[in-house]
Amino acid sequence: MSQEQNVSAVGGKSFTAVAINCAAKAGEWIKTKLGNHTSLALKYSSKDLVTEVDKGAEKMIRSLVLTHFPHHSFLGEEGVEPGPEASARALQSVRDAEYLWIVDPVDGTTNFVHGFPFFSVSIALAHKGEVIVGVVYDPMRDELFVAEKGKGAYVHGKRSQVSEETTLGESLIATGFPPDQQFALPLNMKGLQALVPQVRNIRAGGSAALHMAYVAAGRLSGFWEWGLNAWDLAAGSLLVSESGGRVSDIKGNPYDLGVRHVAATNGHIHDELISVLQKDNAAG
Ligand code: 2AM
Ligand code: CA
Repeated sequence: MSQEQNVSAVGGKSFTAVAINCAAKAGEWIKTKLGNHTSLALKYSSKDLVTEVDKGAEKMIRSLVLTHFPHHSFLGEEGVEPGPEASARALQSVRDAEYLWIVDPVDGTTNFVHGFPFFSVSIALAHKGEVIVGVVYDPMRDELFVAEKGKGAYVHGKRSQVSEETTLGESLIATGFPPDQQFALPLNMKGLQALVPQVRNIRAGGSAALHMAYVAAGRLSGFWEWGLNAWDLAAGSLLVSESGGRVSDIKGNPYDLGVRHVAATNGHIHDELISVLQKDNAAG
């Protein structure tokens, strides 16, 4: 056991307990602010939103994490300038940290702003670049998804398991439309055109982290999306892999913190999903 782990044990709180506590506290507060947020600002474009609730929830999580683990590094969506280049730079500067917390205080901010009840708090802890704890919390349904590396994943204490579909034809697949019109949108449209006729149906709920949690819990057969950030995916990636599924980039390379174009499935349909997305250059 490393000295750092000893320190966390002396404090009486495991990494996972702190992650759960942060997600639950932030989630409860976010829920009270639904329909009451007072400031709305645009980040990258009119589709990229931020409110005082995103910022307040991130501050709350950051201070709780750093109270328990003052020497850990922290990467949160609201601490990074908007845009893909700034995100990549921010990740690069911390990705080799011994312990790195990766936080999206509100994943699904557009939904939050519109009162569409599908958003989540996403908190991951990476050890030397590998995710070891992943927590996604949906405050509207009070659903907590928790994974620990090597120990499985749980939804409210019940073991989480990916679904059993083996063909795209039986699959319910989710995707998302990040605000980038130049790069992500055309690729997404191509992917949709290729996939819609082949799958049972498509959903686009608006929270990448919750989509990943739903793949882990067997409620979705798979999910793909272009142009995401580490904080959208880190916690969900561990949920999916610890539930028996597979997570890769859209070309099929294994997930790492730098992956922005993601495919996450129950494993059985992974290759088929990727091959359809790659047809007609849909996979870039
Ligand atoms: P967010 O609400 O935390 O911003 C929906 O397609 C997904 O895209 C959501 O998970 C959303 O996360 C994410 N998203 C929104 N704006 C984004 C941006 N500028 N870059 C990357 N992902 C974004
Ligand atoms: Ca967010």
